[in-house]
Amino acid sequence: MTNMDAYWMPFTANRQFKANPRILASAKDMHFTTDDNRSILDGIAGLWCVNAGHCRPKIIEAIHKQVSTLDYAPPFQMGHPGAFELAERLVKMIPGNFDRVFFTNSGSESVETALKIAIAYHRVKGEGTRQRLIGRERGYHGVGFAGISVGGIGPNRKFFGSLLTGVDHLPHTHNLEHNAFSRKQPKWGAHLADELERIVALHDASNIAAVIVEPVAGSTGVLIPPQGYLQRLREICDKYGILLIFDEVITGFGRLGSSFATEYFGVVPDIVATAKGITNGTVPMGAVFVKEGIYDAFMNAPENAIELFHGYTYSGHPLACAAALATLDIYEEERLFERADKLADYWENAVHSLKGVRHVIDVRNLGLVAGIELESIPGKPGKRAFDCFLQCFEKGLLVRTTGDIIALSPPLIIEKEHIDRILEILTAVLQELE
Ligand code: PXG
Ligand code: PLP
Repeated sequence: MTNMDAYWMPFTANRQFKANPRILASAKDMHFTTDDNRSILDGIAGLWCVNAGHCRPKIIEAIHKQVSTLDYAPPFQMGHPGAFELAERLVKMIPGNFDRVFFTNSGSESVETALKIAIAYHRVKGEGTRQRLIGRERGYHGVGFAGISVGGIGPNRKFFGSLLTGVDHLPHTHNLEHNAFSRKQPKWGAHLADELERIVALHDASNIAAVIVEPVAGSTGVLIPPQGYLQRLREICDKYGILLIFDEVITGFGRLGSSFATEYFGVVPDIVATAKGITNGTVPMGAVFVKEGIYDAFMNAPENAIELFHGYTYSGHPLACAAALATLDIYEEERLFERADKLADYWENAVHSLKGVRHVIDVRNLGLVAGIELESIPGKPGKRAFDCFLQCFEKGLLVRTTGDIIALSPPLIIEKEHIDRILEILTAVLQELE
């Protein structure tokens, strides 16, 4: 192995890692293989993105073919067929009246793009005072300045200065006293959406551009929205002309057993930010969907003028488009979203078997996602879950942790035997854990 010093690893305990590296060498379907040739069951779809499983030949071939035909095409004032074809496919697969797609290269860029479009939209409509943004405590919206500003994770914010001004936060909906061990959506908590009324009363709706939330908060520990909560947010946004943005970077592309969370919950936002599963994790890409009327509002600019001053060198990259088209083919041909939906009850029963196991203070689930919350060791927040992650890896399972919560989000191709194996390893590790 080469010297590891030069690489400043993202969201990683660098010193701990470099002292005891965990190196992945290859992957196939449900498993990684490590550099010392151990097989690791992927309980988290890479990082919530490899929804169709690893190294799918169809996607590999599409990328090969594309890179040898058109390796790159400038996205500004130029086009290539794949980007148009993909945009068309995407607006057809999302329910609701979304009619345009803007391409990015990550979830963070999708969030940045969605927020910029929201503010600019009000401006081109003559409501330029609508500039304030509302996020939520415990929200994760990537790592750009806008994303951490509307996001609600202390450590992601506190080192980075004054952030965006004009941002408020709704309270999060996580409450173990009321909702511990809920299956699917908890019953308690819809009233927390009414906090939006309080923020509107404080600033006046004429100053508010958008509300952004994850329909299911993923990286802060799998927080499932209470029954009626998202509907209530939608109603209040409608009442005041505020745009509702769903950050579906995790919930998009089948994770809940439906195309997107908007379909699962039957709540239609104005803008949807996506990434991750769009290319099955193979080539970085994100996409922002806007509902009918938003794009049109920008089209009154003078002829030959650029209507939206925004875009990335790699927006709609040919390799990403090719990978995404092949990924969508697989999702469709193998009916993977339906598959996830059918497996969701088996998954639910499996993860809830952890109730009563040592350290476990909550289990929550929806679609093929689960969060398992552990009691923290006094004075050492996060240590117990991190130890659990390390020991699972030793025993051949990859999980993700945040604080003292373990997140599971396997590829949608998972078989029942894999689910059983995940729970077998996790249970054994938890029983032994300090
Ligand atoms: N929004 C949401 C809801 C996400 O989950 C992003 C935006 C940012 O996407 P990019 O592609 O810029 O990373 C994400 C990403 C974790 C974890 O610990 C989750 C993400 C990223 C890194 C770690 O669960 N989600
Ligand atoms: N910084 C410089 C100096 C650039 O020239 C560019 C793009 O041309 C960027 C940043 C932005 O890069 P990207 O379009 O890949 O986000």
